[in-house]
Amino acid sequence: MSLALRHHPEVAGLTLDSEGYADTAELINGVAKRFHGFNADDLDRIVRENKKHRYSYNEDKTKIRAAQVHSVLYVNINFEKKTPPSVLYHGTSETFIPSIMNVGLKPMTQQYVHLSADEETAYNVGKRRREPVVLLVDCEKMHSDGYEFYISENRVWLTKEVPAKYIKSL
Ligand code: HQG
Repeated sequence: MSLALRHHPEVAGLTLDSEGYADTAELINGVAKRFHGFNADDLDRIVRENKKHRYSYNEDKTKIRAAQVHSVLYVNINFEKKTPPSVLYHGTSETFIPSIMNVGLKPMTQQYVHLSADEETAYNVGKRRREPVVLLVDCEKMHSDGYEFYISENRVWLTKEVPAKYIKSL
């Protein structure tokens, strides 16, 4: 589901709209081709029980999307623009630090740099890789310098990039 709703909708025979939504029935059919018997109840359970609230329906449940982490170029979710707290955190790997401190945080294969509201959440993001580290981002300064911040439906902070001068190691 993550692959289809975030990166390669074609693997499940889907197209996404510009807000990232796929047709719910088409998604169920696409997933059921690989996982026989997959049905609307299974999808409801995933949407409801996913700890990170990765997926959400539209109002009448005819459409479904991933809340963030899209690499599909034509998806352009109208995220809520929001004033950030004075600092946010970014979990990454020690391996990337020289490059990050040189050119800043870039979205890489995603559309946005992902930031967390607390250190623990950022550490868990970093832990997906070897040698996790947490960086602190001076959002107060970034915001006053004109950078925009957004928040996804599942409360992940997003921004287009973070120049190195706003980043500190913890
Ligand atoms: C790093 C998960 C070198 C960046 C998480 C990160 C998140 C650089 C990696 C969401 C760099 C990109 C996204 C630079 C950034 N040089 N490396 N200049 N700038 N990087 O997976 O933030 O579980 O695309 O530090 O919880 O790790 O899938 O981004 O390590 O919210 O719902 O390049 O994915 O959510 O990796 O994770 P990713 P991310 P889900």
